[in-house]
This record gives sequence, structure tokens and C-alpha cells, in this order.
Amino acid sequence: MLNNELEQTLVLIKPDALKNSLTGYVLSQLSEVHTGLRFAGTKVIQVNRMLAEEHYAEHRGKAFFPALLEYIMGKIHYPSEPHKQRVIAIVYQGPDAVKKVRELCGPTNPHIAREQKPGCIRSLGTVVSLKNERGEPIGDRMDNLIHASATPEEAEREIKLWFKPNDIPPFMRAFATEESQEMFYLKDQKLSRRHQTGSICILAPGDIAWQSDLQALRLLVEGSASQVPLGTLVAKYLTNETPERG
Ligand code: 3AN
Repeated sequence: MLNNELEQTLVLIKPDALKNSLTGYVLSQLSEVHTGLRFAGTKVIQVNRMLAEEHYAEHRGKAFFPALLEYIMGKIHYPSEPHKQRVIAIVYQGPDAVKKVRELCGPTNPHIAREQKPGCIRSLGTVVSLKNERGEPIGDRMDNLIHASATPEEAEREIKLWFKPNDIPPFMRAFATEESQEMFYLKDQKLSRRHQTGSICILAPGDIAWQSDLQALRLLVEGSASQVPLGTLVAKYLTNETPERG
């Protein structure tokens, strides 16, 4: 992070907020007049499974994880309307962006939000009980309308996961970028420098990438280990490319 003015946070307006026409409400709660924060980037995204899994990687293996993926992918609120399955992703920028937005969101669980912070955005959400095939309770799905990064470190990971540098105007980019000098293709979850039938171009010479992504891609294309998983690096290049089905 270069300075406090450039602090950024990722906000996702989730499918339940879209379905309930709460987008305008959320945007006005987060408006510059209220928060002193500015838009640095916005996107409408049909969330694919790879992006959903990477975003919620910390919850992998938990009982509610499959329901959490279905929820962010829009499959719960728009089960038979794929054209409505989307999320609005926004990068907000300005002093204390992370803290300010988290405060307006309130606690993760909407029931607790209503008790502890009436009026916060998540107090308008719902909690849905989850059951296994035998009908036994296995936890909850929290339809809490909005995601906001919890810490500046999480914000960096999440913004790089959802946004390419070119989605953000150059003067508003908070993280180092680098121009790719190489081709990177993806096929069957494998990276390559050479095009093969059916491979997807992730980066080409002249494309601007997050520097940390490029460093990790160079390791992975050589078969070396990288701390950043492949999915984290490529998910944003695969969203809104082809229709998500099933
Ligand atoms: P927050 O969204 O408040 O940062 P995280 O990051 O711990 O909370 O969790 C991400 C999402 O995972 C939450 N928004 C919620 O939908 C879901 N989640 C987290 N903890 C639970 C839980 N104990 N039971 C059900 N869903 C949960």
C-alpha cells in the first residue's frame, strides 16, 4: 500500500442484495459523502466455481462451503435464470477504506447484526438453516448481502483475485504492476508458454499484470512451486469469458 489515500477494499454486492433491489441502498450507504471513499473499479461478474472457491478458500472443507459457493454464484437466488446470476464487484479507495466499509456492513451473521448493530447493511440479511441428505442440521447459510475485505492484507489478495490492473485507472492502482514480456496459456488447468488447440490466453506480451501474479506465473509455468495457487492467478481471466452452465 503506497499511502493512506490509496488504501483499498473489495466490496461485493451479492446475489441476494441484487434480487432484493438493495444495490442503490448499499451504494448510497457507501457513497463518498458518507465514507469519504471513491470508486477505483467496478465490474459485473458472473462468478464461476473457480473464482468462488478461491475467494472463499479459507472456508474450504467446512459444512457450509458448498452452499456458500452456490450462493455467491447466484444459483440460490436465480436457480433457473443464469442471465441474472451475477455479483457487482467494487474497489473502494481512500483513508481507512477497509475499516470504514466493514463498520457499515456489520457482523457476518445477520441475526447478530440485527441485535448488535441495528441499521447496519447486514442487518437486512437472512440466515438459512442447512441440512444434509438425512435432514439433519449441518449449519447455516448466511445471506448477508455484501462482502467487504476484513484487513488491508485480505483486500490486496481479493482485489488482485477479482480485478486486472486494467480494470482500475493507472493513478488509482495501489499494488505494483508489471508488463508481461511473455505468453501464458491455460489448458486443462496447466500453464504453458505455447498455444495448443483449446488453450486460453491468460497474458500476452504488452499486457499489464499484477507483479505478484506475474512472478507466480513464471514459477508455475516452469513447474516450480508457487505460494499463490494457480486458480488465484487465472480466475479473473476466465470470468465473463464463456457462459457458466450447470
Ligand atoms: P465476513 O464475510 O464477515 O468477512 P468471513 O470472511 O469469515 O466473514 O466469511 C465469509 C462468508 O462465509 C460469510 N460472509 C458467510 O456468508 C460465510 N460464513 C462465515 N462463517 C460462517 C459460518 N460459521 N456459518 C455459515 N456461513 C459462514
